Amino acid sequence: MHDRTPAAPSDILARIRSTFPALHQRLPGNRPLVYLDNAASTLKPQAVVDRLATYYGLEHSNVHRGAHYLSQRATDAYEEARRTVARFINAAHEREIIFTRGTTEAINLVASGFEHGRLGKGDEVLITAMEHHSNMVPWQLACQRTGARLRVLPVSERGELELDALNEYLGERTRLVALTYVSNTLGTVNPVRTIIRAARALDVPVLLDGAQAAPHLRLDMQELGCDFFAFSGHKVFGPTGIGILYGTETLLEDLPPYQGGGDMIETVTLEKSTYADLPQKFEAGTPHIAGAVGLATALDTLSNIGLGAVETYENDLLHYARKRLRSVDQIRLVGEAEKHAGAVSFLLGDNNPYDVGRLLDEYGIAVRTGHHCTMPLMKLLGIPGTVRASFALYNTRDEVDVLVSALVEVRDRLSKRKPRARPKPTRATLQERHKTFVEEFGLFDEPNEKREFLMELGDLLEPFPNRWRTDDHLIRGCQSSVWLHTQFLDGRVYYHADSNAAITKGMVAVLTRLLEGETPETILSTNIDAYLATIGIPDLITARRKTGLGAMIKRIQLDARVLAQSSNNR
Ligand code: 7TS
Repeated sequence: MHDRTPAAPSDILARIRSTFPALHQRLPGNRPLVYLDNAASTLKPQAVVDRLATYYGLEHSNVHRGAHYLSQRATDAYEEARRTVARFINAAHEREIIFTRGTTEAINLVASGFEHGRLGKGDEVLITAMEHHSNMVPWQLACQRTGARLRVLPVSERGELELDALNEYLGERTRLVALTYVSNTLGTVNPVRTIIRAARALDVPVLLDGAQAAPHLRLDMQELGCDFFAFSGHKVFGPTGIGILYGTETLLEDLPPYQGGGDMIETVTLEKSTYADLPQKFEAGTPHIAGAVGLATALDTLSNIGLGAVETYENDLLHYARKRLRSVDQIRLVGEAEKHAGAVSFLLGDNNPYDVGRLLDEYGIAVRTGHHCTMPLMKLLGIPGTVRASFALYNTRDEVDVLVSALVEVRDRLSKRKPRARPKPTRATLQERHKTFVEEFGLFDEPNEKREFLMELGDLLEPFPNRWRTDDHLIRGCQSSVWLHTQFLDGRVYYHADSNAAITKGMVAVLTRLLEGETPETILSTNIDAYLATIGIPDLITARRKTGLGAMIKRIQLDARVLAQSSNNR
């Protein structure tokens, strides 16, 4: 294990950490929390929690309405929040700040506006291959609906935009460039100024997805010169359900309304309506007042610390994390761009990222695993997913050291799980096999030990021939890839199965071992869920894995139904 002599966190860092209550809790099993999932969502400072309580406790009423005191007070707080946001990103005017539910809604608002009037056949929208699905799917939809063409700027193996190709993709047909400032998966900081300059020269507006930039980089809309900028409150220490769309006044004036309803109109007759001025034009209905107010407190907290200081500190931390991770045997960093912010993605040997993440959780370390809502990027890099550690201003070098030490142990634990000899098939009945499972799992007290055993059962599966690794055998609806090949011999059903994630492989191993050798009729009349529940399988897996387990059961039943019918017809 690594000899840990971390630099003591500075007074400032200690003070910052002391204002985030979640950092000081113990997880079940008395584990301290090492929170490295900030790109998904950040923790909240006490000031934000308090602000929400005060707002809801004392200040709440609806905004832009009554003549009464509380409505005015809520309106003042809401509009003051808008000014805080405008200051935070140095917008020219508060009219240019639209409150949305988050980055996703902000981008959808712009996409919907472009769909209605700015896009048509022959037009093009340019995105990049490293976009979050939030900045990809809305443009796919807008293009499908208008006949416009979606162009995708390629990304190199290092995880950088292929800027040399920009001229081939950006031209007179381009109506908008929409790209992420910072990649949520790789942490790459894109050269957005260069792209904005090139687009400007052709009068093409640029939308920046700033979800991963806002928590890490100093933002100045007037200096940056983009036309739209979207970010989420919950990723900058604020509440969930609130986000920002910044847009230049000219473009926002020009876009049609996004949703119709109260608050966004000027006059309404039965025939038609005229719309309110900015920003109300884009804020139909009662807004998330508390969210806006809480977000303002979060941004004030961030401004008080100073984005310059945050940038310097995080740069150093990320550099340290990358260096330490790179030094671990079998760790491969994914994304070697020149400039990074916030996140580092990596793979540990050929282990499934989910298995690594789940084991890290045993050490109290929170990371995200998978494709991070960037499936096209994963495909391009030829990997199913990564483990991603993402940082915020309260993370420390000490926490990086804890991560690295844990990864060394996880690596060794995963490599020790060597397949044992496969047990000889028995003539046991379904009930007997079920009883054996109940007894075997009952030998372990801790869920973690049970999970380890589940993975060992997965290791006992016979090798799955590559020729069966086809779409036909793939079970849809699972988080990982699961293959099932069903055979019918002498009226009985036999299975071959595999998965690329150890825990899922364990699940499919239990299922198939339980049911193997039975008739299709028995399988169809068996309450498989109940059998698994008494073994305790559902307690060992996450909600998403339960959905995957459901998909496996459905597939097994479907196969059994087909076999039952075909044997009846014979
Ligand atoms: N754009 C980027 C670059 C993001 O990272 C995310 C969320 C979104 C858009 C969507 O933000 P939302 O607040 O509207 O959901 N990214 C992640 C992530 O990386 N892990 O969980 C959420």
